[in-house]
Amino acid sequence: MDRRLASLACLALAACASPAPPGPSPAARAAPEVDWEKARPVTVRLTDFAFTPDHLSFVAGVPVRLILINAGSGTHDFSAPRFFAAAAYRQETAAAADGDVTLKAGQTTELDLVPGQAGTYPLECTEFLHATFGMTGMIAVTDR
Ligand SMILES: [Cu+2]
Repeated sequence: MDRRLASLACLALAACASPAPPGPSPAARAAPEVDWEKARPVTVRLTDFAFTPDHLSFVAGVPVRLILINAGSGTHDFSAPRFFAAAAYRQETAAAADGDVTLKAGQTTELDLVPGQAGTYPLECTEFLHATFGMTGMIAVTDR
């Protein structure tokens, strides 16, 4: 085997040896060419102890501007690791790489993203006991 072929084989092996890790990706993917002006705004209010609305519906591949408002009296988070791991993000947006977005009382944030694979993704607040108090939800992603 000549040198070029050997290095190609190494490259191929390296590519095979590192499949995409399951769960939240540490380096969230940047969305390809997306017209963010057309992103559909979706607002979710976080209160003590609920998401409103608590069921969200997105279409795979259709960009969304997710607006999160913490209208509660303390810290809440929007935790949906599988949903965030499957999504792609606008580069300027701080991606929810660890699977959740934490907001202090009164804080608002926006996430521009493109929902990924169709499926049903659980949503919860991971602050102590909040999910037990009912702070849970569901995100449905459907195919076009
Ligand atoms: Cu909470």
